[in-house]
Amino acid sequence: MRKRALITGITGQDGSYLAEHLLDQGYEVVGMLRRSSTLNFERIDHIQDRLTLVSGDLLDEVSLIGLLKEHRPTEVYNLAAQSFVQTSWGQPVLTGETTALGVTRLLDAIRMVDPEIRFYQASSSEMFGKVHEVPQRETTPFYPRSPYGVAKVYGHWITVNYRESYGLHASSGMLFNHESPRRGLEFVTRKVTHAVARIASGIDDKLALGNLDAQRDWGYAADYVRAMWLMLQQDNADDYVVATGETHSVRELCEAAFGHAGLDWQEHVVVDERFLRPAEVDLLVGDPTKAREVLGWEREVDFAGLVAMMVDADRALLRERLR
Ligand code: NAP
Ligand code: G4F
Repeated sequence: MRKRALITGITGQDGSYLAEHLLDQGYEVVGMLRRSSTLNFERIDHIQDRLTLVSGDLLDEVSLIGLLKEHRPTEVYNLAAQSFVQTSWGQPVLTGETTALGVTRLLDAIRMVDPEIRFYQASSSEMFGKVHEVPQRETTPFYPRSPYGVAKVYGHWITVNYRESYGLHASSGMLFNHESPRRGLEFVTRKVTHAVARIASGIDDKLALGNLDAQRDWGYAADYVRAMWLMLQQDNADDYVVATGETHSVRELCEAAFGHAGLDWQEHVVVDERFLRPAEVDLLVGDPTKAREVLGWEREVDFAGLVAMMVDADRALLRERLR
């Protein structure tokens, strides 16, 4: 029988890459969309005719129950969230409703409609926050530093709890930052590569950023969605760190991205306090040993390759727009 997967957050960065991966594996892919006043299919335009797009919202449990009953997926990937850390201070309740309680709504819908469904929860390295150990692994205690991080800790533990309480095949991927040319423009990698394209073509001259000292373990999104899928192919559900094992500062990101376009970042980057956060996560670096040994997962793209790919893509996109 053909496998059928439901992806929440199909219009997001990871949703689009995961949908491509599942289609390649022969799945029927059902993507859940929330209602908006304009279409938001930029990232899934190229595969839209191969997807079944359905309406639902993590804030509305009835919509989740209805679409599980109607579409009968065998796997559910919960990628939907209010995912921007900075916004979570301005909208902490919405972030909690979506990113935390949304997970319970979906797990409960699965429990009621079909407890045989395999479930993936998009957990985050933000849960480690003010880190207790370096590198961070599955057993590292959590210390979230933002309403987003707190919400993800809730989503993680409710996933573990439904696995232990009801025997659901529910796995949690503790994914470190992963980026791509499809990354939202508000996240620092894309903000930088988008600015590099504009500065290299003479449209802008300055880029305002916040904390240049923050360090992140940045990988490539298309590599990371393979790990999500692998988790649901295991006999037993479990939790996994997915990371590169390398960390780089925002300053190094600027150096690499501007350097790739033949520019000196120090001539263009300015620090603007508006982009500093009330509480910062200073250093993230993950240990992906378990994912490598149990899932056989390996990343294919390294930091330099990722930055070059994103700068090239933003420069090509800009050329296209200016034509
Ligand atoms: P993203 O690009 O921001 O996508 C988020 C998706 O969630 C969008 O499709 C969005 O729909 C949808 N969404 C938001 N609120 C919703 C609601 N109430 N009901 C239904 N859908 C809703 O995020 P991403 O980078 O792909 O990340 C995917 C998941 O992984 C998120 O849960 C994120 O928190 C988590 N994560 C990401 C990273 C990373 O580095 N990318 C690392 C760890 C964990 P619209 O298009 O309508 O806004
Ligand atoms: O790109 P960011 O906004 O990503 P952040 O906060 O690490 O969160 C991302 O990764 C998490 C995994 O750890 C995901 F769960 C989450 O959904 C999201 O995908 O910021 C990265 C770092 C931060 O330390 C931030 O303070 O870059 C620093 N930064 C410096 N200047 C900036 C800026 N971040 C942004 N967005 N914009 C700036 O101007």
